[in-house]
This record gives sequence, C-alpha cells and structure tokens, in this order.
Amino acid sequence: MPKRSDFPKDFLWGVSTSAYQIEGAAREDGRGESIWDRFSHTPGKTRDGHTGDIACDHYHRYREDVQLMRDLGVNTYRFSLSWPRLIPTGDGPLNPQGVDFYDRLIDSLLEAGIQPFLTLYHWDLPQTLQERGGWENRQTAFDFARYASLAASRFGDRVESWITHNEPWCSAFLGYQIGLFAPGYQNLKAALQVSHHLLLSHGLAVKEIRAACSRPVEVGAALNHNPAYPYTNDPADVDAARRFDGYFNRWFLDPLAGQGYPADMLAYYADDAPEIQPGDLDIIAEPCDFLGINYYEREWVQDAPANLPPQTRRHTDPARPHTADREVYPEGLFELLQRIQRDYPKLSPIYITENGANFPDQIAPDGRVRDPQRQQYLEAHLDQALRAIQAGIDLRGYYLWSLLDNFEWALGYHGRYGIVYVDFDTQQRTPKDSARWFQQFLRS
Ligand code: IFM
Repeated sequence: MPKRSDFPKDFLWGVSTSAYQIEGAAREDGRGESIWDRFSHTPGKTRDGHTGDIACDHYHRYREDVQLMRDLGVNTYRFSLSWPRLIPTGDGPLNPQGVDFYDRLIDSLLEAGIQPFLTLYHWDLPQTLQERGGWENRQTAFDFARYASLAASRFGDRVESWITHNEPWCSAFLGYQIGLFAPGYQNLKAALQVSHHLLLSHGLAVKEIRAACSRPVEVGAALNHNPAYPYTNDPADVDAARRFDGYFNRWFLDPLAGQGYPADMLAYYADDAPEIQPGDLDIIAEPCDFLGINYYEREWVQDAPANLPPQTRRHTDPARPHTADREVYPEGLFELLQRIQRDYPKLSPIYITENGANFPDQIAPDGRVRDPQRQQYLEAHLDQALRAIQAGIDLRGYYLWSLLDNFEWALGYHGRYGIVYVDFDTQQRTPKDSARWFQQFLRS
C-alpha cells in the first residue's frame, strides 16, 4: 500500500466537489436558474425526482465543510463556481451576494491552509442562455469567456489554479446526444456542435483568465477519459475500440493538443460534423499549464452496429470488483496517463482531478460508516498513480471525488461518492472509515 511519503514532496492532495451537487440554496440571494434546476424539476429526469435545491446545503455550511477538509489534512480543494449564482442571467451584471459567498469560501480555505482549485463550468449553464440556444449557440462561448474574465478579476488575487470546463464530453454527449443530462436532447449533430463550442469557449477563457488575473496563474481543463480496449481480437471489435477512443478521448485531446479533430472521426460523423470557423482550432489549442484527468473506469468495447454512434457495446469483467455503478480497473489509470504523456506531451503536467467510488453506504448503529471497498478502490488507484510517477510521468496532484455524498446527477441522492457521509434529512456529516484512512494516509 502506497504512503504519502512515496510521492513527491510538493504533490497536491485534495478533494473535489461541484457547485450544483453540493451548494443547494437554489433560489437564495439572487441566484439565477440553471439548466440543471430546470432539468431536475422536469418529471422523469432524475431518480425519484431528486433535485439540487438543497443538496448538501454547503452554501450555509461551507465553514463546517472547510473544517472537515482541514481535519482530513488535504492541502487543496477543487470546487466549481455556479455561473448563475455569480451572473444570474449568464451575460448580465455580477450578483454581489454570489461574489460574497465565493469570497468567504476562498478566504476560509486560505485561512485553513488549503489552496483553492477553481472550476468555472461543471454543467450548470444559466437557463436564460439555454433559452438562446445554450451551447449550440456560438455566442455562449463568448458569454463563457466574459464570465471567466469577471470571475478571474474578482478571485484571481487569491486563486492560482483555474479549470475552464469539467468533462466537456458529458456536457455535449450526455446532454445532447444521449439525453441523460441537462438539457436532455438526443441529437448527434447538435452534440458535436456543442462539443466544438465548449472547446472554443475553453480556449477563449484561457486567454481571458490570464489577462484578468493580477499575477501568474495556472489554467487548464478537466477531461474524463476511459481507455478503450477491444472485447475480442475480432477486427470489428478492434475497430469499435478505435471508434470509441475517437468519440470519447481523442475528440477532445487532439484539438487541445493542436492537432485538430481526428480525421477518422470527422469522416465517421460525415454531415453531422461540427461547423468550424477559420481560426477556431488555433483558439482551442491555446497552450495550457496542465491537463486535469478524471478517471473512473475503462471501456471494454464490442462492435454494436445497431447502437447509437460510436456503435459500441460496453462489457465489464464479472471476475473484477465493481462499485455500485462501475467496474474497478485501476490499471487503466496508469495506461491512460502513460498514453497521454506519450501521445500528447504538450498537455502535461497532469493532475488527477477526480477519482473515487460510489457504494451504497449506510450508518451502522454505532454511528460508523464502514466502507472498506472504497478504501481498497482508492489504494489501488493511488498505487497506479505512484507507478506513473515512477515511470517518469509528470503527475502533480490527486483529487479524490468526493468530499461529501452529494447530488449525483441523474441518480439523484442514490449515488454516494463521498468519503464523508451526508444524511440528507438532517444534513449531518459523518466521516466514513475511508475518510479516516485518507487522513492517516495524508499523515503518513
Ligand atoms: O459526480 C460526478 C462528477 O460531477 C463528474 N465526474 C464524475 C462524478 C461521479 O459520477
């Protein structure tokens, strides 16, 4: 089992959350509506109709949550700003109460010796912008750049690390092709155009953040990637793995690395490929200071022509452990990091900006939450992170997803990813055994 002292001295150790999943206070202090408010209030979109209206009530309990992090011993915390809390209409004036909340949060973190790592977009687009076409509308990329500039000019004096987008694949494809996430559409052409506008907005925002901060800062994006492996040696499965890789991984990595969109995928999408204006690819390839990688699972891929693009079916290995929603495949983390360093050297250094596990945790009568499987999951992934560092990969930090059990999107409150258990009736926080293990690990 790895020890903290096996990792470089300046390695960053953190926990990760996002605004809509924890803040609550959805209608307080001038916050505008987001697409996730609208979506989660639409019948049938989330399990049991759960919404983020209250979530973990972090908006009112952030001091307690910062104290939890201080007790854990992390030196950094990754969280997201709620765009509609800061700019309720998306493109209008700043909401002073929104600014005040994030000022207080950032100041409390700094007082606790915890570096804030700030994400601008973790899926909660202001609803007013959605009504103008959302991310399908090219103008939204420019509205995002303005939001980035305003946020950087307000918080850049204290926040050194900035992430533009979290998991743009989810925003584009879960939101617009598969329809599982807000705004819930099912249209591949729209999803591809959205993915292009998200990437464009990333490049625009990187420049704006650097220009608006009063000192040098680091800026990057956080991408979710699943390494893809063919289910069998059948050439059709091998080709399916290539397609999945293009759809999920290369579609984002290639343009960020300045290589444009992958030619095989442009050919595959044919008439559905996005409209790209002259100069867009240069904007997207604006050099960044790091790449954030969110890793949860691999993709073991079989060809499935009747399925939606990329026409694949996923398998998992029943002999391997599983969380409540995913196969556990820690080696995939090493293989992914190795591949990124090899194929996309320009994108390094790398932070693991998310990694964690969902289990159906319960409080025992003695008040403890025993989650040994989560600890095993985390240890196995830290082993692979260490292996990557020992292999020369420029990995600089690890952010565990998540500090708290929270609103797990379409699963509502049925997915518990936290190392701190949240009773959503009382809002009581109880560190799980995995939190105690992480605390010991950080002291080791
Ligand atoms: O909860 C999500 C998070 O918002 C984005 N990455 C994956 C997590 C677990 O599903």
